[in-house]
Amino acid sequence: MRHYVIIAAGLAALAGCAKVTPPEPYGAIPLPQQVEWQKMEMNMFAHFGPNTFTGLEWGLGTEAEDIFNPSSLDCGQWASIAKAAGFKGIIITGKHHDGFCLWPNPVSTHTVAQSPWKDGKGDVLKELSDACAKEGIKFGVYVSPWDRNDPHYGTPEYNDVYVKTLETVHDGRYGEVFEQWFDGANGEGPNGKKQVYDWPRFHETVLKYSPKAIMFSDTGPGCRWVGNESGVAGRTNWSTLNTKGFTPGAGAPPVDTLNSGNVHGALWHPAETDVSIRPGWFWRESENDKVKSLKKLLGIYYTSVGRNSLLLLNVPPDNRGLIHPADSARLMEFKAAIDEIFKDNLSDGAKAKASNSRGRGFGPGNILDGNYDSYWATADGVNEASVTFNLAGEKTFNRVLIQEYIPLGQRVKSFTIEALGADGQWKEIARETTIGYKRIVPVEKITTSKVRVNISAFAPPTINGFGLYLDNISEYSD
Ligand code: FUL
Repeated sequence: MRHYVIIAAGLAALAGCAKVTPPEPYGAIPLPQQVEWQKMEMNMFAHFGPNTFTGLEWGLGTEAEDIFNPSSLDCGQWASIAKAAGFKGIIITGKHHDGFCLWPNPVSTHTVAQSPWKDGKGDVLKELSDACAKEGIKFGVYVSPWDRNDPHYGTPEYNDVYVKTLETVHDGRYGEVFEQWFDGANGEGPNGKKQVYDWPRFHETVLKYSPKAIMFSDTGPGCRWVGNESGVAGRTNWSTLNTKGFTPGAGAPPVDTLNSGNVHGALWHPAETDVSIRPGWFWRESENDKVKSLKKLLGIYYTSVGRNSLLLLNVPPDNRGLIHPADSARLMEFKAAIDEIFKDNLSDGAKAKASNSRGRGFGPGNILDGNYDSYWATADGVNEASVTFNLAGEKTFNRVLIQEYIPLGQRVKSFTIEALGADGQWKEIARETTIGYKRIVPVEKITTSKVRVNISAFAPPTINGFGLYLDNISEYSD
């Protein structure tokens, strides 16, 4: 009898030590570079080119090259402002629809090499990529497929020209390119013709040289357009999308689909929210006093980063080749406000208790440990679960942050947040759908010592981050 007891105790101890396996991935999952990209959260867009000098939004392609002549271009200034504002990368319009190339593209005669700037010896992509490297931020490019200057546009030869154009951007001369932006606009070329793009070839070309680059378009393949230019991702926002039968541009999925993604979508195509700090995409004098307010920018932060999307905020350099003080001052206010709001996580010191846990290594304490790769997960078959945070005292907050461990897919379909009232009753303070990489839910300001999150998922939920914050700066509510 004694022996049996000892054996049983030994087996139990062994079972306790047995490694608990992580949950299986669910649905489409991101590539490692897509996870790294999502963690960037905020990047800067820089629209710059002939339009900066003409005031047009869409240049005609017939602008004389000598129009491009910034008096004091300083990409070091752009990069240091971007870094100070919290952006992790800059994406520049290497070529916009007018076809003018900000680098000496050998297959074009409409470039900086034909301009008076630096006697035709300048290269904005070189200056910016060097400046980004110096600041330790990433460098990306927008190369418009639509070209209103190239005479081949509308013929199969244009696809060859465009492939060579991509090659000169990606072949390593500008270091690593983290994102390639394929704009969806596809109008007519100088000959009145429209182009049939060879997308598979364009993608192959980029990946040949920049295998980890994230390619943006209406249909990815790296990330997708969010469906509007006002800075608002869907309150429901799946990072998965069905692209079968769709193409970028006129053949794109409907904008509301782009805004929310597709539940159970076949491909991991997370949303990128591109929006300008000014009314237009390009700088113009008349908009120096129309830079978006701090409150507007904070609202955009909540409806992009706070809704499982990356924010790509356009800050267009002026005709001197510098970011105007009106924009840089606002960016510094924006950064200071974000730092202030998210400085104190009021769930620090809390104890987390879950209705179910998978076992050793997957407990709810992982949610609060600040480690991206450790997460709370439930047992297989348990897709509905709650986690209660016993706070270190009474806390007052109006923002709740939750993160899902996306390397295993986007699994949560809905959740509610409750706070314990003074009467000892749980009170629902939010009812939402998706979480994804990061969700920041604005709630009415509340004081409580316990918060409970109730989750319903398609597979065992995997939650790796939680926070409670008090935002006294923005008036954002939704
Ligand atoms: C659009 C373009 O037509 C605009 O000019 C701008 O570049 C914006 C980011 O994308 O499709």
